[in-house]
Amino acid sequence: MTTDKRENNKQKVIFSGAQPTGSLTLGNYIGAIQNWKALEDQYECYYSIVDLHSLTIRHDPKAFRKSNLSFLAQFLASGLNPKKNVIFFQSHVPQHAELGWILNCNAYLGELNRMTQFKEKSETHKDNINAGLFTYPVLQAADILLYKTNLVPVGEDQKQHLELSRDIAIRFNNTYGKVFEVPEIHMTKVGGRIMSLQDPTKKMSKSDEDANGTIFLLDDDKVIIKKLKRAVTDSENKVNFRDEQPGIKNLMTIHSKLSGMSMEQIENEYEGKGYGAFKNDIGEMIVEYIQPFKEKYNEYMTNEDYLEAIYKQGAERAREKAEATMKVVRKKLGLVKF
Ligand code: ATP
Ligand code: LTN
Repeated sequence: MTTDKRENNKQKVIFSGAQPTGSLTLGNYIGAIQNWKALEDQYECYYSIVDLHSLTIRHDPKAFRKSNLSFLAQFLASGLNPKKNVIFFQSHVPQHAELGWILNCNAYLGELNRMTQFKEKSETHKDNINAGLFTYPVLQAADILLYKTNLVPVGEDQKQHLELSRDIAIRFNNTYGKVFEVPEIHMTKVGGRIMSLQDPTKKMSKSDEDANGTIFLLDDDKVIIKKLKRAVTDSENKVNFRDEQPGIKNLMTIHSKLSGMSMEQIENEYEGKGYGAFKNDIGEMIVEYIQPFKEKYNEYMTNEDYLEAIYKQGAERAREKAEATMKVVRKKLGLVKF
């Protein structure tokens, strides 16, 4: 990339977020965070721990506080550089909630009713289908639009939410005059949807009740090898990248993302070998790949002062940008200046 191009892109803004519930999964890492890192040199990047979004699910406040700090340590251990990226807690920038309300008044029930994540979450949390769960995607739109974001690196499951954010941005701009950029989605070509190891038709998820389907980056090495061994495959006994073998297809995707090998190279490598060797190799590859992550994580977790300095500094920078946008939004809406 020429210096000119880099300078141009620096003007462009990236925003993404992850909910601080449980711990990061291999799906989060491959589908989103690996991409975040790749963008940090070329763009102005905002990466947020979206703690307000997590309130849509019932939680234990004491465990939640721990989990929040743990997530910050996991972001840093993933290699995100706090000097190059603005890393912060969503709740430390009150403008998110403020814009969230304003955008609620510009989002239609009909469009929120179509959101598949809402339908899924209301199925799994039948006892607590709260209004926040319903308007979750509007707060997400606020997260994104507040920074005049151009590009949002996310996994495939977030495509629908991103389309809604774009629609809301266009609607607001048309009604009140241009304030927001219309954000583009940024997805990895391979690995945008890592599937559950137990059910390759379902996405690998942090909140899956069957933990055997999900690799957590903080899982024990032995647990990782075991989860791979138990991964659901088929009776073909051929390592082939095809839709008819969803389990193998998913494992090949993980292999390819970690080894850098093409699907064809992987097929050749395992020709005539059983699934046992294939699964074992992937297990070992994951263990090796996340070893540095675990070491860094443990280091960060022993240094709460450092974590505090990072999140305070991040929030300060984020608030500055967010408030500049909000000043324009309030003016456009006819709210009296304070
Ligand atoms: P939950 O399971 O509780 O819904 P989640 O892991 O899907 O959690 P987040 O932590 O908010 O949700 O997601 C962070 C990022 O990781 C998002 O960009 C999301 O699209 C991406 N992501 C999540 N799961 C996967 C997956 N299985 N494959 C690829 N990307 C994923
Ligand atoms: N909804 C996302 C998390 C999220 C997000 C965002 C992602 C909240 N706000 C803004 C990108 C941009 C999820 O569940 N994965």
